[in-house]
Amino acid sequence: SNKLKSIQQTQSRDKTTARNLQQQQTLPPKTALLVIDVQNDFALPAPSGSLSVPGALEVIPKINELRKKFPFDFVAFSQDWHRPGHPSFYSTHPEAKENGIQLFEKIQIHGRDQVLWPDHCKWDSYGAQFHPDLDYRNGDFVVQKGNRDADSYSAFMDNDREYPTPLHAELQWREITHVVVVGLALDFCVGNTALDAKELGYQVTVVLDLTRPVYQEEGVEMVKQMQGKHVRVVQSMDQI
Ligand code: VGL
Ligand code: ZN
Repeated sequence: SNKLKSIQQTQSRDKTTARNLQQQQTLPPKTALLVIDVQNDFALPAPSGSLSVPGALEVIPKINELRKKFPFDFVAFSQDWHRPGHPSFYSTHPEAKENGIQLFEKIQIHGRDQVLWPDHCKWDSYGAQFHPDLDYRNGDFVVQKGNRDADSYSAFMDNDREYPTPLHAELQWREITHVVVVGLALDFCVGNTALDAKELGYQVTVVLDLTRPVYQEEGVEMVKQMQGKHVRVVQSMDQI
């Protein structure tokens, strides 16, 4: 009878639902989007942006589109966040200037290279704020980095590898297995965040079209380094 048929259909639908639920629980690539340092100092053209990354403004609408297109389980934003007088600033090292070292050149701090950057992303400054067009939503997770003595390119840990940020713990309790990394800048903070994520055991994808390098050649080097560590590097969001 029709009634019996309808009951059978309902039962079969319930079984399918149960199977799907089970699959989702046991096979959950839970994926987080990590949006790196899309802040005014990097995104705005000079001189509004003090450490302007070429082409940075082009990536913002694409990052917004990515967020709308995929149902990410979690979205985290990193924010470069330096105190005044931070050791990564050229202005903090007048002795370097006296020795003929110029802006964007390297010195040794704690026995490792430190690029001397223009002042940028000082806490609470306009330059440190997310670019106003970025689809950042109230309540989104924000991880601030780079306020220790050591600089911090990676959103997971400072360059001296001493102080983890809260990002890994946050991803862990949310049982995130996969991360997609986009933002600024490819050759520094995006690349180092992706490399750390890989080392921490995540499956990592970097979307080139949604990031820009400070230096073109160093961007190419970073891509090679990431590929050597089995970070998945794709051209556009269609390939995620
Ligand atoms: C960055 C240089 C200095 C970045 C941060 O976000 O890539 N680059 N601080
Ligand atoms: Zn910085």
